[in-house]
Amino acid sequence: MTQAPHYPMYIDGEWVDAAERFEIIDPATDELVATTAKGIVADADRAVAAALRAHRRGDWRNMSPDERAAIMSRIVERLNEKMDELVDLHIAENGVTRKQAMAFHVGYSISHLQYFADLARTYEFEHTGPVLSYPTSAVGVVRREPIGVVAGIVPWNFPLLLAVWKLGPALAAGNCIVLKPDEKTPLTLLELAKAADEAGLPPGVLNIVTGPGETVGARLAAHPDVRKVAFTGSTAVGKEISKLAAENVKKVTLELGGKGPNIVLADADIEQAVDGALFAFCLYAGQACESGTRLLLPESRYDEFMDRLTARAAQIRVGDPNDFDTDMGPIISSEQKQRIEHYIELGQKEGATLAFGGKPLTGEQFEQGNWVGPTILGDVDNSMTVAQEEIFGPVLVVIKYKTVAEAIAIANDTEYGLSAGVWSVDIDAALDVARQIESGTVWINDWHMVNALYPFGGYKQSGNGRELGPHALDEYTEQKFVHIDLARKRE
Ligand code: TXE
Repeated sequence: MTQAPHYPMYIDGEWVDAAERFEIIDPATDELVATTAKGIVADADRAVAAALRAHRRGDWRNMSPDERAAIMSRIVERLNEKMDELVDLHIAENGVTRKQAMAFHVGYSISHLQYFADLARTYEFEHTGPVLSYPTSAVGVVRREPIGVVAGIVPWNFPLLLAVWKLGPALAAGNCIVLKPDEKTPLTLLELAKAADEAGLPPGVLNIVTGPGETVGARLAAHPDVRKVAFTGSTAVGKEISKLAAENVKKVTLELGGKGPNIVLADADIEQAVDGALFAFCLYAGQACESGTRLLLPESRYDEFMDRLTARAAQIRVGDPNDFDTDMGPIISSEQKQRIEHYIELGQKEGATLAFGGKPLTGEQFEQGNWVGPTILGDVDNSMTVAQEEIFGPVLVVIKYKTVAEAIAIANDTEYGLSAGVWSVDIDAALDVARQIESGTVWINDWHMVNALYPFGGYKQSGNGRELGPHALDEYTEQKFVHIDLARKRE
């Protein structure tokens, strides 16, 4: 048997090991994929110190945005060259299917990093404001300057992509960053560090510390020299991070959970809406924060829709994520699997009917790893726990409504507000619904179409701030107003 590779951390442009190791386990097979350093609080401190030195040295922040963009584009080139390796690593550590890894996990990561490189070239880092005549003759210059040391804490579901959403704007704006991947999925980020190193990113500008959330993650959130924290993960940890960050008045962006309402209007194209509803809750086995997990159906079409939905759900191929034809792979860990199974059982106890799935999968493939097939709970009331809490698995709850006003009220009756969807052939009707939903994203006749050109983030307890889009760098810069007196020119 060949030995699993070992990955140290990346701090100050060097590869640094730790006394202890994490084992990275393939969620489809339970096999050991690799080991990584299990960093400690002192490693977090070392990484922050390296980032602060790099910031003070100024070689990155004092480069022109074009120069920064050129280095970022070189990182993109390196990532492109190792695209197949990144796809394989995602499949092995995160269990995503090959098809989805190519399109979303790796494809989006690379193209979104390129977007941020391009944004560095076009972003307005400085502009002159209006000439003032009162109380004196003056003019102002407004500058957007880097914040300093940024910490990015990312989860396991889209490890590289969610890191790029923090690294991209941080680097484009001239900051230095410490990234902490999830304990289960650090490998693609360590490959990113290799790409950055090869592309000539100065030492200390990017540091990757692999360590436990409760110690290393919490230290980064609390560290007085970290001036901004960007986090994606659970709402519970997001609240902890906010509290820690508040001690030192840090800037914080949070992208937390969701319970996406998917509203089918009575006139919707049923074939399209059925496939869309499946896509909405089954991508990456439902382990995406912006999944469509609450399906709202008009009472008049409930039976017809459910018949077609369950028939199509039966065609979803669950199995080996390496196989390009597989639609759905495993669940990330046995803990997450148990959590999902608990919710499936709870939903039935609360009065929901099990319309599809919900039973252990059988076959040789499913003897190892963590598996839950597509599951649909019908006759759900929005007050049930399964309609209110994030399940984070391939579980759809279906709720009937009588009027569109009732559907909107149900959609908004949640503490979350990350994503939503509306299906209708009447775009005006769909837009009218979209306007009334409390959610950072509303897709009309589609789902999961996150785009680097548009902002992404949540209303209510789904988060703070926005990632992506032309204003993404606003969240990674301080504004400085420079007043220039024009009245008292001396001869
Ligand atoms: O997330 P955690 P978990 C939701 C989803 C899932 C649940 C639990 O509902 O079932 O969260 O998942 C780091 N201080 N989402 O436990 O713990 C941790 O090391 C600082 C939604 O995996 O939030 C990892 O790097 N950091 C979601 C990151 O936080 C801490 C994606 C996320 O882990 C920390 C994942 C602490 N005290 C889960 N504790 C989304 N929004 O996409 C942990 N971490």
